[in-house]
Amino acid sequence: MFKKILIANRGEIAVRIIKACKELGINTAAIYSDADITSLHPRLADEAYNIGGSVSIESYLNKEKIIKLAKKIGADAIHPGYGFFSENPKFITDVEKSGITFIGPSAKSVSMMGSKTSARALMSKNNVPVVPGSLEEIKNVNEGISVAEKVGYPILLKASAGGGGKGMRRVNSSEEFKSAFESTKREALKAFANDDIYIEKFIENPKHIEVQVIADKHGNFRHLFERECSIQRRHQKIIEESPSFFVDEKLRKKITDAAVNAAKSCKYYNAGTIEFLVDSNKQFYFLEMNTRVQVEHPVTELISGIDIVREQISIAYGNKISFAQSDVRLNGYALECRIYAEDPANNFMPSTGKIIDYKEPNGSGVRVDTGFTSGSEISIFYDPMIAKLICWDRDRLSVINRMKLALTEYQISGVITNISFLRFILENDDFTKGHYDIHFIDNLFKDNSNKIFDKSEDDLETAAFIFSALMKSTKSNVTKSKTVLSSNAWREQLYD
Ligand code: MV4
Repeated sequence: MFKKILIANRGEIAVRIIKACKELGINTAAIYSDADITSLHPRLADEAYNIGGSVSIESYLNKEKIIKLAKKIGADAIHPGYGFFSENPKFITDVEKSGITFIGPSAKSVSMMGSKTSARALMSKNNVPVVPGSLEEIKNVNEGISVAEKVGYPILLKASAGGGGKGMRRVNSSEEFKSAFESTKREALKAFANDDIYIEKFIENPKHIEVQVIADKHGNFRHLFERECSIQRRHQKIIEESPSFFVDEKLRKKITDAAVNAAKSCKYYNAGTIEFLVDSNKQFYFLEMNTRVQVEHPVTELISGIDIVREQISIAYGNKISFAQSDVRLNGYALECRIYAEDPANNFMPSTGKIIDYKEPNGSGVRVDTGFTSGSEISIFYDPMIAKLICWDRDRLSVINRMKLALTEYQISGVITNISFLRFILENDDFTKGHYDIHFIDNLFKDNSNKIFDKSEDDLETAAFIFSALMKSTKSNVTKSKTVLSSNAWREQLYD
């Protein structure tokens, strides 16, 4: 097995990887920026190296420095976590050139899936259903209009180098096509230094369902069922669950088979995720593949009993997957809530500062993944996610109830968090009934505020007003904890 792994990441995922390494008896080396001196990951690793300035370019995105450090300290592998260098083919090539193992897929697989047009072409060749549209780049307006007529409006123009919601534009008719085509191309060039764009039919009110796969370097492929990830705001997921309430046995068989085919088609190894849109008729369409471990991997770990990060490390070393597909049983129900340092009453503005008091929920079926504790500084430099609260229970309503209690138990002071907003969602009837799609959160705001909201979507005061009104209109049946004393206590009380 590897002797020492350098973890090229921060926060909860760095801590998660350190824990997996400790269980495997592998030494861990953390890197941290100036802004992360008070974070948990440098404290928990066997070795920790300050690699520079707070901005990512000087630290977690400083390729030369990271690889040089790994060589110097004798690390035989690098785990990239998610974000940063996790899906960067050039980084993978450079790591491997220096004789260090990258804990992830080949540079080739990442490149193939990084281009959305090449991914779509590959999928459609391998019997993975893709959204109707073009399999190649659209060269000019006339070609585009003719493809759009064929698939039928509305369509989406998407940047081939985009993904995760960046570089998309809806087009409703041929009259709108020319100007939309030109601006999407311009924006794609600016954002991704690549202006290839393609067409997809616009799928109305879909659900976002993804399948966890794992593959090794010996050509073995497994799936670990699906995750339902529709509860999101501005392409940032907030609540994830597994299994999906909406997926019946017939759909589960089809969608997991398709996901395994997708992974096979790019000769994948490592843990990976195939994202699908699923429409109300239970038709599913490939969207993109994430060639990394994902934030929401714990819900899958809790319902499958498989340690995904441990498996990633073992696979990278060259071992075979440690379990057969028939060993994997879907057991119970898991829910994840992402705890963000942001203010729901102020248009979800990121909240920075030092965490003063910090008390996690605990108990049977409760897991917290975090990179911070009392005294940790939440800065403006990175993602505002403080922690993930993941619960397990035997069925969906029980796990929702367990999650509500755990959220009430969670005490964080010093920064404003979205905990009250998460509780608010869990109390929503449509949520508890499983009646939702990717527009759930946007609709929450719209339905309750027609007149005021129409003025301006970005009006901060309006959003705050609506949110306060929404929160006051909910009757909570969870036991309320005493409000913690903190500089922001008044905000916690506002919603009670
Ligand atoms: C779509 C779509 C509707 N139709 N494609 C957004 C993120 C990126 N991964 C793809 N996205 C979408 N692609 C077609 N043909 C709607 C979305 C979309 C979305 C997808 C998943 C989760 C949340 C979303 C929020 C808005 C739009």
